[in-house]
Amino acid sequence: MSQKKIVLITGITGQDGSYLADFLLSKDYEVHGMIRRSSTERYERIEHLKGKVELHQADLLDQHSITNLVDRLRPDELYNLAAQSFVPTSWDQPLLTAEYTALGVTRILEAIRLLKPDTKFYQASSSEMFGKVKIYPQNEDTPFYPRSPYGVSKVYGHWITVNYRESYDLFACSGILFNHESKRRGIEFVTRKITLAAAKAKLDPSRKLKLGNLEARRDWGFAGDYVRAMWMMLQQEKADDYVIATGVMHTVQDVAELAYAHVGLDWKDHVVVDQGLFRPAEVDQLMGDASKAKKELGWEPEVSFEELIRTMVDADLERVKAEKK
Ligand code: NAP
Ligand code: F7E
Repeated sequence: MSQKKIVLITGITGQDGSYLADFLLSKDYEVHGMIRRSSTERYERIEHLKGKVELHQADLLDQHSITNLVDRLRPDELYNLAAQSFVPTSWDQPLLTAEYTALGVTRILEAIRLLKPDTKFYQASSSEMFGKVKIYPQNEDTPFYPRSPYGVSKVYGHWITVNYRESYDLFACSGILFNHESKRRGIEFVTRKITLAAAKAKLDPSRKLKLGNLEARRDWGFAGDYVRAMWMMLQQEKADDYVIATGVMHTVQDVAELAYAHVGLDWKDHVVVDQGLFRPAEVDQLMGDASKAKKELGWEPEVSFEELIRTMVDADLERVKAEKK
């Protein structure tokens, strides 16, 4: 029988799920991923993991499928990364967002509580819970003021995790992660939208890019660094909540300046502001204080903002060149 630790990752086809699977394989885990049924199998981010991870169909909306999966696998650790994660979509589909991103968390916690209460649980909470902040930087004690149906759903997911820890003594952690990016980031998120556009503009300098609020400020880190923090949380003696962030803030305009400069172009010649891309309620600025994670987990980010954006542009250049061929 296998002596390896068994882990279940929901959202394994997403950015973080794919990096976490890479990381846990390197730690010799037996990695299982939960995927939802689709008419086409588009697992681009985990293509390289074929044969190394086992995939199982289940859905955040379906209690039975989750319960059966937990019963079958009896995981040592479960990372709940699945969610409707794009903030603008949460205004278009507020109920679905709540079903996935809020109630989905309870469905997983219920399965653990009833079937395998010693499973260590990680919930993917978000800096979007802080929303309209007045205190800088934000830490574990900063009050929440979410500004989107997504942010509101994540506040629910956070508190239900804390509540199950306190009510049932589950080992349940909430990682409050600030924005983290990579070459595997979805193309609708602003960093990747910009790095892909800059790469395309390098090949076709007539290309323009429509963006919304250039003044929005975020604390952007590298996804690979952040999945390491998730794992560290579950290796502690006691379950707790941690902010994960770099502590450095940049504007959307900074991302554009850096990305276009990296391909020898001036962002001002390419970026067009489109009022239609502004949000009904914006989160103007976020910057995290990860000193608790640094002290208790020994976690530090390793990739700087500049290195992150340049790496993303380079990866997108490779991609667009390959597509052109
Ligand atoms: P992502 O790339 O959008 O991935 C989301 C994952 O959830 C995908 O694998 C998706 O599957 C899956 N999913 C969505 N609905 C599902 C359902 N009904 N049943 C089963 N699976 C479902 O997100 P990410 O950037 O990796 O983020 C991971 C988690 O961290 C999310 O919960 C996100 O809200 C949270 N978070 C992200 C950040 C960040 O900056 N990236 C920061 C804080 C918190 P498909 O491939 O089938 O769509
Ligand atoms: O927007 C502004 C936009 O969509 C960042 C998710 O992973 O991180 C992510 O949420 C900022 C916002 O990420 C465009 O208004 C300007 O202020 O890249 P984003 P997000 O909304 O911060 C958090 C932590 C999560 O938890 C989420 O799951 O950029 N912005 N122009 C734009 N944003 C987009 N997407 N597109 C634009 O054209």
